[in-house]
Amino acid sequence: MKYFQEEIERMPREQMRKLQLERLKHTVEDVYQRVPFYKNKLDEAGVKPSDIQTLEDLRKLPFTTKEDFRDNYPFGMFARPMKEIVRIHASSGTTGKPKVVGYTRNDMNTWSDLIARLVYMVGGSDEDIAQVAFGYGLFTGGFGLHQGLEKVGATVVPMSSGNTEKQIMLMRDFGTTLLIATPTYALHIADVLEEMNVPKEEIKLKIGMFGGEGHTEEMRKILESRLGIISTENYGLSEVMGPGVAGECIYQNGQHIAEDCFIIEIIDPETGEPVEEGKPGEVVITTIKKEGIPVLRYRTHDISYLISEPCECGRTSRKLAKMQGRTDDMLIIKGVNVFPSQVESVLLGINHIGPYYQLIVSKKGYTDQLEVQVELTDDSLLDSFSKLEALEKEIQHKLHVVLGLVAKVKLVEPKTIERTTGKAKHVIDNR
Ligand code: DLL
Repeated sequence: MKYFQEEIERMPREQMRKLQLERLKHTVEDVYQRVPFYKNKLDEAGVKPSDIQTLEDLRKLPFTTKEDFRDNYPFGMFARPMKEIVRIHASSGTTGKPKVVGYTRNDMNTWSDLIARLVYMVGGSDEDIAQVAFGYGLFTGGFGLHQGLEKVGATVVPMSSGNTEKQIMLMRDFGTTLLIATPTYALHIADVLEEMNVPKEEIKLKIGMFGGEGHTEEMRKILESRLGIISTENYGLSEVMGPGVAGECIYQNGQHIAEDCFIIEIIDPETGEPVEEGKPGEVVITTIKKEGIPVLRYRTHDISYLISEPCECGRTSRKLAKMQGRTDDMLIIKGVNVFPSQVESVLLGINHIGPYYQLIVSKKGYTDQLEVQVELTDDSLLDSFSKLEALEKEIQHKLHVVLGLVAKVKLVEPKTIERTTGKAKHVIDNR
């Protein structure tokens, strides 16, 4: 096993906690002095930087939310003058202004180190040909992965997302070994590979570094078998950096957190209080090594839990379990909580239907209705009404067992659900 920064990645826990405390104190002092938004926020909460004496004191600090980014658009949260900012990224969001973030030269260096760690974690090296099929642009995925891969010395192919046939042509001609994409786009690439009748032997892919959205274990297996790869996932968000916050090693058992750069808390989203160690809750992130835009206790809305057991790979960091979903993605239907990932797990375990699906939520009178639309894998079933009906019943029953809710199931023809080259949109809520 090779480590990119062994001293940090295998640091004894006590020593890591010391380093975290030192950096946390510095960060709080830094934002108090440099960012009026944080000075006001801390003053209002009656907290001074000198009140932070232990890691537990972190809880005294107020949360930062996505609304804070919007209210301070574009540069109000920056802690350095623009002449020190060498890069801007932004997360789109569906409505309103984007959340804008800025990086100093040191931030860029830290960022590429964190990505380089992830590349080593999956066994990547300067021997690899790495095709980046994340979008380049304001999205942090493309450029973020790019710089870290280059640091490792991999041969980077900055293909960006889309143009799938050309993507495949290059993959075949260049002998790409590492594919970097969202799991949704990787699935689309696998479909097009099949449509183009490219024999598996002509594709040299070994590893998929996926991220930007979650994928279930069932989806992981599909990607692994169809692309002939080991599929790993990475977590991050623009507000605190982008990719690089946490990522899986080849043991695929939770995402190693870059704890020298981020402190992660898991809280009860209702009360804001910490949950018991190992229990799921909302991920809250404090950056402790950022200069351009340090962030205190950012409410991510992502739901996960912490894994503290030692990892076989020898890294000492705690890990974040696969995200269960987002608090704002969780549907409440007839009083029942439903995560799209639960539906995905059920659907992928059933024959004759494909991995493309959509949840459509509506209201009939005062009652919520959930319709699950899912694609058939071949249209031959469409000729047999009784078979279709039996399949719909089977899906409905399995969803009922897992969700505790009766959903309407609609089987649709292959290739009717929209394909995307970035993150999937599984939910249409018409309420
Ligand atoms: O998606 C950063 C990223 C790019 C991470 C590429 C990994 C690889 P944003 O566009 O700001 O940043 O979106 C962040 O995406 O709060 C999660 O809801 C979701 N997300 C990102 N990675 C994962 C993952 C990038 N591995 C938002 N599992 C986050 C589940 C993820 N959700």
